[in-house]
Amino acid sequence: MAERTTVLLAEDDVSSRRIMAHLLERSGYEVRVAQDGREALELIGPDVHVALIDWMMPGVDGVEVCRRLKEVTGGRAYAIMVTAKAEKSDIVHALDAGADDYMTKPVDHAELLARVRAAERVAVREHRLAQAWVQARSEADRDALTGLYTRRVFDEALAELTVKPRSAPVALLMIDLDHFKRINDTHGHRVGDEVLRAAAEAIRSEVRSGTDIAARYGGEEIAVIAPAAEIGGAEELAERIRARVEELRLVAGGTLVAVTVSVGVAALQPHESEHDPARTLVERADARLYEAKGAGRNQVAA
Ligand code: GH3
Ligand code: MG
Ligand code: MG
Ligand code: MG
Repeated sequence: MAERTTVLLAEDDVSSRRIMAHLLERSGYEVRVAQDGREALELIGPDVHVALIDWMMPGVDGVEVCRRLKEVTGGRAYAIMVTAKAEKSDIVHALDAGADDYMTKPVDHAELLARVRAAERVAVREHRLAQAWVQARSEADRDALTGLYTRRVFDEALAELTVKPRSAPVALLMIDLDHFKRINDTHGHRVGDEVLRAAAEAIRSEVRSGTDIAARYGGEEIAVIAPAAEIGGAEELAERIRARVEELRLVAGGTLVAVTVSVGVAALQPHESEHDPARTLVERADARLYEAKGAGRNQVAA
């Protein structure tokens, strides 16, 4: 049996709550009902797909509930704010707080269900997209030296994963080996190849195997796409990679080869409407990488 979509409903007004809960249940959703913000915080879990959140609630308000929902679900749940307010500035505030959509009261029943269906499509789509990418790859999509995905796969994946609408941020790590030319010059090109292979393996061992895409971007530069990752999470991943590479103990001609990487981290938020989102994200991560190099290498800049 297919998994049912879980909808969190947070509404302090009794009659609105009853009507909305009834509509959603009748449409086959698994509905979790909260009478106020505090209860909503308790009912939030990583399994929530879509949330309908009343803006005005006593105690903990809708904006706070929205923020927490995004945190717990790693940005994946789709948040629709329900509000009596219709001022432009309020809507901007809601979207800034991480809301994906909003509806004004009184809520039209057909519109409510249509919006939840649209939200469901985005939330479910994003997860499947990332998984499908990883599952559909063959050997030809792998770089011969490193075993990482090829540049072509990277370009295709990034274009698809950054397309709108997005319910979660997409993060990108740009990783570049430090002073790699010197390693080649000192130890020879074959050792250089070994170093590159070992660094790639260290990176692969740190990324999430189901969804993250680690590719050889070019030469001694490796890129990792982390779908549905907040900038903070991506920064932690980058730091783990940096530390792991530094710990490599590679020996050539009886001497230890010191190898480190610099990493630039950037993310694209769900509501940014860039003309060319993939390119924007690459440019941002590149700029951070340049900073990390300038600040002395063997470090992460986000
Ligand atoms: P930085 O810290 O600024 O990145 O210095 P760098 O020396 O790593 O950067 P630079 O761009 O000057 O040199 C990159 C070198 O990487 C030059 C190129 O020959 C080498 N390289 C690129 N691809 C490969 C490869 O597949 N195998 C080997 N052995 N070397 C490679
Ligand atoms: Mg209310
Ligand atoms: Mg380099
Ligand atoms: Mg380089």
